[in-house]
Amino acid sequence: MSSSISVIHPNLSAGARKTLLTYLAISAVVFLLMMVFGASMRYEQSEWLGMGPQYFYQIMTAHGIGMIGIVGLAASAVMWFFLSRHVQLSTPILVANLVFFLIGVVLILGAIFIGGFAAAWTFLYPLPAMGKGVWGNHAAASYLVGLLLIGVGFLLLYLDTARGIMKKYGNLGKALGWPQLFFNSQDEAPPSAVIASTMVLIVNIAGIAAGAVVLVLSLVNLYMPSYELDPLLVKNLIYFFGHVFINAAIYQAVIAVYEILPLYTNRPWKPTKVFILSWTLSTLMVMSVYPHHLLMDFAMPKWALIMGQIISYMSGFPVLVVTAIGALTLIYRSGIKWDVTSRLLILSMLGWACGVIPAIVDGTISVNNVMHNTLWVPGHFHIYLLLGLLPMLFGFMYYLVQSNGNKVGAVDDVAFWFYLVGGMGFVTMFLLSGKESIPRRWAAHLSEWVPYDRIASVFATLVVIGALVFAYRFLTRLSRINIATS
Ligand code: HEM
Ligand SMILES: [Cu+2]
Repeated sequence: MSSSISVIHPNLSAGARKTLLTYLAISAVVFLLMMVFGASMRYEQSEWLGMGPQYFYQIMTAHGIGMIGIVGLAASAVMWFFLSRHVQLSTPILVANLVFFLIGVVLILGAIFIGGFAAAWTFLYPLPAMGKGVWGNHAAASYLVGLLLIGVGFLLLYLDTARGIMKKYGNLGKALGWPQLFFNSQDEAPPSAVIASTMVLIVNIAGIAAGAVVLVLSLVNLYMPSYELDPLLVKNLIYFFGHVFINAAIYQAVIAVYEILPLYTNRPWKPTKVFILSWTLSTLMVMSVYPHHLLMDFAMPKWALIMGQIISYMSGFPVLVVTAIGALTLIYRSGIKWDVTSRLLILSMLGWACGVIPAIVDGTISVNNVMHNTLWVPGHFHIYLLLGLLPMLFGFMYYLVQSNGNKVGAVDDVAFWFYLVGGMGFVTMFLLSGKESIPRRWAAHLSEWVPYDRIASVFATLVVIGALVFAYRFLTRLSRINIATS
């Protein structure tokens, strides 16, 4: 059970080390807090709590935006850590992103819990301007400005990765491995961390730009209602940004799988032509599938919806398949060392792969018309976020915790099983609820739905206990994490 995986980062300065650990420490705390929020929504639907709809929708808004923001932050730390082994990145920019993030978080929390803002994290037009006394325009503005600031921070970070990568590789095409893919170049392909980071910076710069545009438009409308927006355009921009940002978090966190699993199996993970091709295809597809969020909008051009359906079928696949097959070939008969880190990383592959199946079901226009506003939808995305993305991030934390031969105890193994069993049960209850046509985003449920909610609540509690151990371990071992050589 003990592992002697050593974590060394030759180029990491003390300042960068501290900043990255701060990113991750904040992430560990916020994961836990947001999970408690998530569980409390299930308790409310179970009629075990009596917070009432107003608090429910505030918590739903906070849980949605909080989880999306914090996985973005944690995943960018994974990317930065591995990318900076190959490329010179700016530590001041890394710090600046964190500062923008924290200021944004304060504004968003204030908007929700002081101002009463509860229009859901998607802030769809014209809801922010329609608080009807529950929240005012200033609260909505505080939310939008907070989000805008967080976007500015991330934009700086990805512009800096673009700068660093172009300085070393000449241009983004070379960093994506195109000479190897298209021109049979015999030079060694860029490392997977560079290929993945390049994809991410391309899609996230585009996504954040769209997000910034729609945030500014919404702000103008808030104070100048005569400046009306096109609701369909707004929805397109928001979902382009939201879809890209959350997917890019997975594409950053998966670098941890590429870099850490080989250490556990003693086999290298070299980018092949198929690997390079998949990342190039996913770069294009992740930006063109977002219309799967608009399948119910009859005013959308039909071709866009059909494109959304077809590309949804294909888009999850390339990177997922090369990663899953890559991981399996790496593990097969390798004598892999099993510990919390490797277990979490393998779970993340399974969770990511499983989540794609119900996603594709929902991405089918005829099914979507029936399922979209049911709990089926949180069901599928919690599979690949809770059981795919978060295990990558927790796995990375454990990898750091185990640096220099530091050991973790049996309680961590138990926590893993709590998380796994709780997570699987929890998402299964969402899917079953969706099958029963139970609507999503309802604070109060009919009495025949409550049994589903109660079973889900028990599973959610198991997940929270598991995550509590993960977070506790990371936070209490912070000072012993020794990764920089300088
Ligand atoms: C213990 C873990 C978690 C629990 C108990 C939980 C619970 C919930 C619940 C009850 C809802 C509302 C469902 C409804 O519409 O009635 C929800 C929505 C959501 N959750 Fe989670 N969740 C968890 C983890 C996560 C994670 C890890 C992420 C992302 C990384 C996430 C992202 C979201 C998002 C984006 C929504 C949609 C909010 C909206 O509809 O506006 N959750 N979650
Ligand atoms: Cu999407």
